[in-house]
Amino acid sequence: MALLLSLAGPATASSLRNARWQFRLLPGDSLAKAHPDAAQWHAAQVPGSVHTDLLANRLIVAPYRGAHEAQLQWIGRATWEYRAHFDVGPETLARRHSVLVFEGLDTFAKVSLNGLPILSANNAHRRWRVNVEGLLKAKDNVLQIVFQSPIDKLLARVLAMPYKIAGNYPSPYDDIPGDVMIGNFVRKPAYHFGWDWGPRYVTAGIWRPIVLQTWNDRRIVDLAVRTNKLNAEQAALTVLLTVRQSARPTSVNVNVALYGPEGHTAAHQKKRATLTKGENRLAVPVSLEHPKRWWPNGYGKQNRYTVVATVRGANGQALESKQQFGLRTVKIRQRKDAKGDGRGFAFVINGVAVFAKGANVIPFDMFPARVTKKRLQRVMQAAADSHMNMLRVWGGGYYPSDAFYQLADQLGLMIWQDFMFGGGMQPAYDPDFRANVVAEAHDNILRLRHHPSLVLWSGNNEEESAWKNWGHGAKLKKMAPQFAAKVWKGYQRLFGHDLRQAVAQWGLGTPYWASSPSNDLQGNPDASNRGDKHYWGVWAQKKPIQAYLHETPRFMSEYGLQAWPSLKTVREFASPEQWAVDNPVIRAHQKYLAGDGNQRLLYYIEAEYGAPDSFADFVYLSQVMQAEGISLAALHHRASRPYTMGSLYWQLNDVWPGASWSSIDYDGRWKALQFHARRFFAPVAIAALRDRNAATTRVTLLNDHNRAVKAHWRVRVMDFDGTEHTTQTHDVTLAPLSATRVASFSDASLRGDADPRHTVAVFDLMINGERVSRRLVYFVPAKNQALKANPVAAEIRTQGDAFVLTLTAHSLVRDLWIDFDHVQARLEDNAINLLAGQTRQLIIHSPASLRQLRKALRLKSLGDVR
Ligand code: BMA
Repeated sequence: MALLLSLAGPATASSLRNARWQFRLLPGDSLAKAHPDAAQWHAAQVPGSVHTDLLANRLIVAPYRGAHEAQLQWIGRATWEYRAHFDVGPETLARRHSVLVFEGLDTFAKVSLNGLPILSANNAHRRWRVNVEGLLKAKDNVLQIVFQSPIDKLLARVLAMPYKIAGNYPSPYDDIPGDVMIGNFVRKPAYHFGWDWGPRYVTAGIWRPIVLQTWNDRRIVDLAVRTNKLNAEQAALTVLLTVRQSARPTSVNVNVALYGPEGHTAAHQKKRATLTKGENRLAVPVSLEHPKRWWPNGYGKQNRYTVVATVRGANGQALESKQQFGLRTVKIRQRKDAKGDGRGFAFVINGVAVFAKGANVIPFDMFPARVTKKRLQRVMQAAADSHMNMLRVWGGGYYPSDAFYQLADQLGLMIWQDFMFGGGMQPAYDPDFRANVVAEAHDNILRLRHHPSLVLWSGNNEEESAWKNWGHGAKLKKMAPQFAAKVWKGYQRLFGHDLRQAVAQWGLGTPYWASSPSNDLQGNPDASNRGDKHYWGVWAQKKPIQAYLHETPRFMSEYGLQAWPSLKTVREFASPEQWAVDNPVIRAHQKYLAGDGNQRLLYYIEAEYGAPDSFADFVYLSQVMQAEGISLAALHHRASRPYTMGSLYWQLNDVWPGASWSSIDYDGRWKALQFHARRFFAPVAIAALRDRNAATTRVTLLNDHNRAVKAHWRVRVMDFDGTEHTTQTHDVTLAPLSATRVASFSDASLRGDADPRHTVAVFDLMINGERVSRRLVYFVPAKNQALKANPVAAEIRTQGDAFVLTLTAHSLVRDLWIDFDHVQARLEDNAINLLAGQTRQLIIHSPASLRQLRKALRLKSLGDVR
């Protein structure tokens, strides 16, 4: 069992490190007969989950391979028992107070200690603290936890409802009626019930650590720093310390020290205080000259301070607590437009309006306990390297780990944090349900509030939009007006009041927003002229990719296109003989429209690129389509600054290996989109966007630096063979934090009479003679272009510890994908274009030999897939 770093300091917290955990299917459960092996005791991993424990004990087939999902559904219907024997050291046992802290129990858990029931838990998102004074012994304590199936716990209740409320997602396995959804009634990660990018594995278990806290006279409950005033010259702060005192009033010395980003002492304060029995809240004012503020990625350093508070009693005994935090102000600027009823939506950090660039994140695994910091780091580092500065933590998962937030702080990734509500509706009309949610909000706000990266708490994902605009609300109102009114009142109460208040009370000034998308409960949540927006006209409503150019919201918090992960990743769950769009295993890993998502992919691929000949080409073209489509949308959003102030595509990561909207797959491999994101989110970039219907190309220059940039831009119109028809160059100075429209070309003015099938317009942006951004504009759909097959020559040589790949194009190379088949290799860039005559060198890191690499090299570009 892992040791949790306690706020109260090491003197009073200890893990159950010597605990030996076991688990079994409860023998009395009706499923025990069918699964007798699982009903025996087996070793368990804590924190963990029942699925991963069953897998580790070889009691089930691998949940991510083949098409195993249907045969593993029984796990979510069974009752599971976990048990640990543990000892308690004499010092710990001697302390007057002891509490068992359960950081995460999934979900309906009955806990007993040495045979005595101590807790009945009903919320996976909460931290449960249980007083165990007098219940512990030195040797062989037994902690037992029984998890009831959430489906079975709630099924009868939901079935009995005369009118159902909409939720996500129904079971595709005919085990429960299609209109009965359990997920919305239980405080458990909603995605466990299946989503349109992940399987349905209704897991159970101890998903976060269990810690034993013991103390004598007092304990530091919480330490936080509130920023009252902050600018470049000065910071006025209040250190907030909560101490629980168990004995009679005592006078103590409180010391507060602040350490700066380089470890130097930045401030020091002393105070005498008298602690009375119960909770004592102490406030210590501290001020700093020339504070080092925390900035989002691309805007400055990610400075962090550490606060250390010490409470010393008369007997000299000291308690210490430590917390890292950052100094920044955050505001959502919602200026009214001069005309109409529109309002802006911009994050202003330390007074600077930041164009938010990034993506949405979903959970990193079906089984949260196996998400290591290393895995988070790989994906989040990629986000930062791709010039992202914001991630939205989508509401259908779970509140991220401390490690996730530490990385976000360190990488300058602002976090838009949804509360954990994923879609549909929930029984918020029930006061017990709401109280349970407020308790969960309290736990998570207090756990995460010191992270400077946390810039917004948002009520839920798409619930207001679903209720008002997807027909859920209207349908229920028609069938059962009174019940519908009650449901909506509950919604308003929870998201308009309770959670808003929770954030105001505990959030240290971080703003709150009622839902994504929304206008904070004012009017139409899907309006494009106010609030944030999810746009699914492209993909869900089958509008052409070009439609992205006609949707200009104030802040785009979701838009997306799917793609398959690369074949290396596909190989992990499907063998090559299964590689076909309609193969059951491939369909099982395509969750959109229960496998038919592949048809949606083909629809978009065929419109632009033509029908793929093989599964390998289908995978490749899906990535090209996704990358080019999202590039168009993201650049349009950036070009619409300052009207639009954010662009977060759906989605950054994956929960398992399969088809999805992600730009990085489950194994951490980049799809073409991630390479494109690094280009379209570059701080200084050129957006040359051709509107097919208008036959016009708009050129906008983007500058996210907080300083002016001198540059020049150039457009060359050329044949695919390199013959240049026209060229023009312009000097420009880009204002700080700006998008500047510099030209608009009709096709006729740009292309003249050159044959559109083999003509390209090459837009370059240069600083000091060096190209920083390029965008190619074409005049016919890719499938009608005269692109050559094998347009590039390749050579690999060794270079120091690495290798270098030299590519030379003899004709236009469009969407080149470089792959090394089975061989492990990391390339510095991929998904590239090359003009005729252009040479590019790319560094390769690989454990393989030069010979192996040369043999494994595969090149594929659009000219090769016809
Ligand atoms: C959005 C999200 C998710 C979903 C995605 C793709 O609506 O909020 O619920 O996975 O679309 O369909």
